[in-house]
Amino acid sequence: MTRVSSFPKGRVAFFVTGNIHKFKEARHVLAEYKVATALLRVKASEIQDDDIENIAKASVRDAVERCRLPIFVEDAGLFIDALNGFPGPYSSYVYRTIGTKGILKLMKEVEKRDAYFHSVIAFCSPKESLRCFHGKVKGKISQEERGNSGFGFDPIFKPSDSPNRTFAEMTTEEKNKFSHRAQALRKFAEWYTSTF
Ligand code: ITT
Repeated sequence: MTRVSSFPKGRVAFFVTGNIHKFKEARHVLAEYKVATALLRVKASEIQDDDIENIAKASVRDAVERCRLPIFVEDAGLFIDALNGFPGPYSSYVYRTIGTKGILKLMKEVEKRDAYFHSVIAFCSPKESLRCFHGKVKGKISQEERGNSGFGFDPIFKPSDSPNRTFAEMTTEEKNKFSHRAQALRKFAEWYTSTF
């Protein structure tokens, strides 16, 4: 666990996640608002639900209960139109099982390749009531995997605002210009810096 005393003076936000890539993206965005991000590696529960907001809310409640700190968590998923929103809230499981190659197989010969990533940040503290912040990015599923950066489905997702490159062909800073997570983080950071 990161030691709080090692942070410079100023605002700190505690992020419970097991995903180091998400942490890296969050650290860059929150730094724009002069907020330091502390990674808390707490095993928060992750319920199954059709709605990622409900998943994020349950995780943050559980994490605050365990740590007695103000905490944020983030839940995200890839929603593919031609697959009726699959894998959506099951993105983590689907990534671990069939992966990007499995998604490309399901999308073989599918012309309509529209998809979006949706991110929900849930913040809660022992004193504050729970709040959620959303971000979405539209794009398309590529025909093949491209790029080595990022994580998860990044090699097969091309955002509409930069349609020639996948997220995995971008640096963290570039992905943060477009991504679902960066949009949710910016909304969170604006509220956080005006409240604490
Ligand atoms: P937590 O510990 O924070 O829950 P996680 O990796 O389990 O980390 P999620 O449940 O939020 O994260 O994400 C589900 C999956 O969706 C994740 O494992 C990726 O495969 C995919 N995903 C989410 N955001 C992504 C992004 O920005 N780029 C690529 N894939 C992403």
